[in-house]
Amino acid sequence: MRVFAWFAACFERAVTEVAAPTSSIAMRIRRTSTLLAAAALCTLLTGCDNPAQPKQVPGNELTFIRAAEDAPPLTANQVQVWAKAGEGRRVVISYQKVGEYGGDDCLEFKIPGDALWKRPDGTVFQKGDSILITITVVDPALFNFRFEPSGLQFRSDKPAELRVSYKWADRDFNGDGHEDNDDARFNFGFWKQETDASDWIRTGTVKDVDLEELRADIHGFTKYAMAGA
Ligand SMILES: [Ca+2]
Repeated sequence: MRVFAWFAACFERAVTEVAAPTSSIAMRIRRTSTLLAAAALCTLLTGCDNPAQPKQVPGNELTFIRAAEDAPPLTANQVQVWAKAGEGRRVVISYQKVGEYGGDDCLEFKIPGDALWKRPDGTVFQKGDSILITITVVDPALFNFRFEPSGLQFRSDKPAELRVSYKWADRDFNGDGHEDNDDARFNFGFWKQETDASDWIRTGTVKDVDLEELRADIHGFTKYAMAGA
């Protein structure tokens, strides 16, 4: 509903600008196009209903996406990689191959060579510096991952990238006990939680329906989970 309201507000502004008498028709058209393009883009982004104020809720108000009962086990519940300033890194958590299925990636985390910015103590990385990164599956039944060291920061213009597949998720996305069209419409994405006692904050997420995965730019380390509200 909030996405719709925001879209409606953008559309109303766009219509107003077209109707208002101004001295530059070209400028009005350009501004209107920008607003409409922004509104259209927003429908692709689950974290975009109010870009200025990310949605923030306690965990008991979220529906966390759950693994399907027949999901293959993960190859690991924890992975580590030495990230190095100046060199790109990629780490994955995969599903075990069970008979004819499985073997695909559950999580993929990519760190471009120029992404490392600040250590948790605030010091800036210099080329060649490295740091050990640990990704832990908090609960194998949920798509909930802790990234450490907590407080590590990536450059805002060169963030790291997280992809998580929901191919092996329970198709009852909204958790109401049955699968129907409401699940296809259920708006879920990445949420982050800074501490176990903190509210969860929605993170800008792109959902690729064809690949059945969520993707997000990662600017800092904390806990990330797939959920909807
Ligand atoms: Ca359902």
